[in-house]
Amino acid sequence: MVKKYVFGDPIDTGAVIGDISPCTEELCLLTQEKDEEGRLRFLLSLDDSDIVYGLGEAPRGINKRGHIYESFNSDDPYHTEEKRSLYGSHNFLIISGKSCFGLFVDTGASVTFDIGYTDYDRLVICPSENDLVIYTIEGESPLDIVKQLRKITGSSYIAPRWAFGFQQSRWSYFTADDVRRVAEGYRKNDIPLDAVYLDIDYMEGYKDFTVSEERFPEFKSFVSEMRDMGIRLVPIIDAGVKIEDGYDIYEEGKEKGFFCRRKDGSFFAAGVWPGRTHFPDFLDPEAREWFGSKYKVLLDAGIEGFWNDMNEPAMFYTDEGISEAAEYLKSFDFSCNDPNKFFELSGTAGGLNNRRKDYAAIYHNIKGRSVCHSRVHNLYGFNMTRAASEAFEKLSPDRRVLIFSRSSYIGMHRFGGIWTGDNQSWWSHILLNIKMMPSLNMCGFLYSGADIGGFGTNCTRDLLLRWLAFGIFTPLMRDHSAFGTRAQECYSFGDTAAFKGLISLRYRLIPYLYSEYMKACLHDDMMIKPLGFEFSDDEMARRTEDQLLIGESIMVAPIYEQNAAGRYVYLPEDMRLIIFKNASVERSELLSKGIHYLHAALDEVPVFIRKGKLLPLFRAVQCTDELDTSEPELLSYNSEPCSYLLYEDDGISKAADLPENYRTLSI
Ligand code: MIG
Repeated sequence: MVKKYVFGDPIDTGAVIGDISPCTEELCLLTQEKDEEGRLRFLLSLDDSDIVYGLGEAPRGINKRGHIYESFNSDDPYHTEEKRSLYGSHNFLIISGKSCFGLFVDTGASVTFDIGYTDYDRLVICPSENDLVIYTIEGESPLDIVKQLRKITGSSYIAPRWAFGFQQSRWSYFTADDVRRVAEGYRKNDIPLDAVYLDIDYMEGYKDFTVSEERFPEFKSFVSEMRDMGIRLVPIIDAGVKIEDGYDIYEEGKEKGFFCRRKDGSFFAAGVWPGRTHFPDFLDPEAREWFGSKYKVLLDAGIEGFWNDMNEPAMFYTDEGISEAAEYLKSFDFSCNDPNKFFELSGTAGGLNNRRKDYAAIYHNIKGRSVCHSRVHNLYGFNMTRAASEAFEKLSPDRRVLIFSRSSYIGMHRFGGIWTGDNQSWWSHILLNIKMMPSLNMCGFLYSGADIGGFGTNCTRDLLLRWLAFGIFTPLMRDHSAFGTRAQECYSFGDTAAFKGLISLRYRLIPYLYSEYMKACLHDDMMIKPLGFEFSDDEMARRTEDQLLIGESIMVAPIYEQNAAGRYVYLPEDMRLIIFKNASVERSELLSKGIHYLHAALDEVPVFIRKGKLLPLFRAVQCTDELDTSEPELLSYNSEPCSYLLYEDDGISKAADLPENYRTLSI
């Protein structure tokens, strides 16, 4: 049961669709009070047995207890354990233990969640403003609560099936020839591939919706040349629009007043890749429609997918920040001999990016009212992606378009997927990827994944292999790396056999993964679940942070430590362990409920098949165009009869036109 509680005069975030009448009785699941400054806060006593699930793309565990988090969309590539905010804000929690209910704190402003950090027995929610809506969701299980949240926030975006293929990215492939080399690198080594990403350097001067004539001549025919190889190109779109006389997007936006403003009504400017830019006011439906319509030029060139970046929005500097720093430097006493002053100096000169002060100086046009950005910060990326998605409804009414975003908020899951932003080539970030996936699923972000191999810093062969071995099970399986880092394509580390084996296994699994993904989309369910969602009476399962259920048939226990021969794994029930190598079954073993040591070499992928379930595998192919589901190989726990319902469709028609097409596979 969902109850809505309204505080003050909140701005509609767009997360919840349909009318829910506010509850007239007092909020009783939480204690409500005001602090000395008159700010509302909400408290809850936690029982020892309570697990707190949720927060989507947040640092740390599947169980969020024992730390403090802040929902404030932040560009933070170097996220370590102590960080409180990342690229998306997903203010949804499930308390599961002595009690069982969910909370959705609906506001575009920042919110702090102290989940047993100050006091292990207490949850304290501190919104940064008193205008907000809280939804409480009572249900019989965490999954039931997730489904109820999805009912009020809407069903998840459905990606095309080709987006389940393996995808290669880098900042940047600078020229068409660079892209050709990547395509050939994969095809030559028989490593399957479905897409290559175009990062900011495909553009002319980093101007959105332009393509460099010099580096990507005859773009349209290049797109089809790649398409003939079974490869799609996926260009990036940045939030900031370059300020440049004569650039049509800038000129139009300026003329129509579609950019964010300062308090005095002038257009707000910030420095990003193109230099000084204006930010489109995505919270204004007309501006949204205008920006969305611009994707057409790339769709017309044959492009079928996009990634929206820098939409927290990220800012490198503002005019205000620079003049403040310049003033500060002018009056700085370099002879002061005070270390604290020197720290302040480096903070002032080096801390020009993403200043809260600059965010607070941005104003949006919301229904004719000028609204300070701080009140809606977490909705910006959401609405950029909404702009694209709503435009695709018109520009591509029959065919799905791939779209995913860096920044997000609950509700955006109706419009696109997400990737989890900049990470590093660190072993700890494989683990973070593992923990985020089920949390994102809870909030409706089903099409998601991390930069495999790590974005920043240098990747090693073993890290990439172990990361791919987990990435096989995430809908978005994309290798991406930053400018200046070591090459990270699967053919860049010498012998390619292991890479070919892992990625071919992914393709053998795509029909299963896609089927489980589509069932989750169509039935407001989760594709990737923590063990505790299914084995709720099993304390070990509830406390397992590094194993996941992928769809109905399998559990995975990824290896995320360097030089490890394997790992310990907890089986909440008897299962069959399958070790895949070169995309086929290398060995298989029945294991009983309990703890086991799992051995797996770098070129091996362990998968656990659940009792009574079937895992269908299909022929390995080079790209999703070639997928053929006619002759499945069926793997099962034992030889007792069982069946699997395989969902299939053409992979491209929109959901409304999809006949629910199931095929029963059985032994
Ligand atoms: O300031 O476009 O997260 O994936 O490669 C960096 C360059 C801007 C951040 C994205 C990353 C992308 C990079 N972008």
